[in-house]
Amino acid sequence: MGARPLDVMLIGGTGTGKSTTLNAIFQTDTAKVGHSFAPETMNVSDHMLNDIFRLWDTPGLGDGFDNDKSHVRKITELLHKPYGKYNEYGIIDLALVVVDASTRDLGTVYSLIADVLLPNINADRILTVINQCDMAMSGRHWDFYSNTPDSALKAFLDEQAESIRRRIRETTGVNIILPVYYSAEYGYNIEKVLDLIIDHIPKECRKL
Ligand SMILES: Nc1nc2c(ncn2[C@@H]2O[C@H](COP(=O)(O)OP(=O)(O)O)[C@@H](O)[C@H]2O)c(=O)[nH]1
Ligand SMILES: [Mg+2]
Repeated sequence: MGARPLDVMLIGGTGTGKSTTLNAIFQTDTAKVGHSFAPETMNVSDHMLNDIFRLWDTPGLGDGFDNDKSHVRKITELLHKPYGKYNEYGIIDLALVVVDASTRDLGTVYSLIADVLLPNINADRILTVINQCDMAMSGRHWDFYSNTPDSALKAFLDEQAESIRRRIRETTGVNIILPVYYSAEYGYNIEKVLDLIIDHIPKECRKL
């Protein structure tokens, strides 16, 4: 296999913070961040961090029936995007599912995994991360001086990560790796997200 970057697709509900996550990892503001109710990401876009790492931002689901249909089509096209001498491999190596810590409704996450990802990519290439951990527990217990959760919020987030893993397993049958929680906005645990990705770089290309 020749030199090519690791290609990671960001996927999740609208407003979960995919674009902010991309910017936090890149320490730039290349990806447009949404404000109020207007989702900013309508198309797939790729962002090269360096020669070895590329992130793909995607439009978020939960954006109305017709928009969602078009978003799913674009995401599926990206999952089918080929590379290789004979176009035998898929360009996307890993899918990073971004969940919002203050959501109680995981319906979008379940259908993303079951209906969009699993038909196209192996379960061991699906990673789940919990963003906006500063906003869990209604924003209480976040220390704005150190930009870290206090011990009560940490305990809550540890339990939430376990609970999300369990509920995804029960609903989709996928045994995901324990999700990492972080705050893209305040730059907390971004290195944990990167570690999760690095620890799960697939050994082989993805056969289409
Ligand atoms: N409090 C908080 N807000 C966040 C965080 N990440 C993103 N946001 C905000 O959530 C909104 C949606 O973010 P965006 O990255 O556009 O979400 P996307 O639709 O998934 O790409 C923006 O107003 C962000 O500033 C976070 O970690 N904590
Ligand atoms: Mg976005």
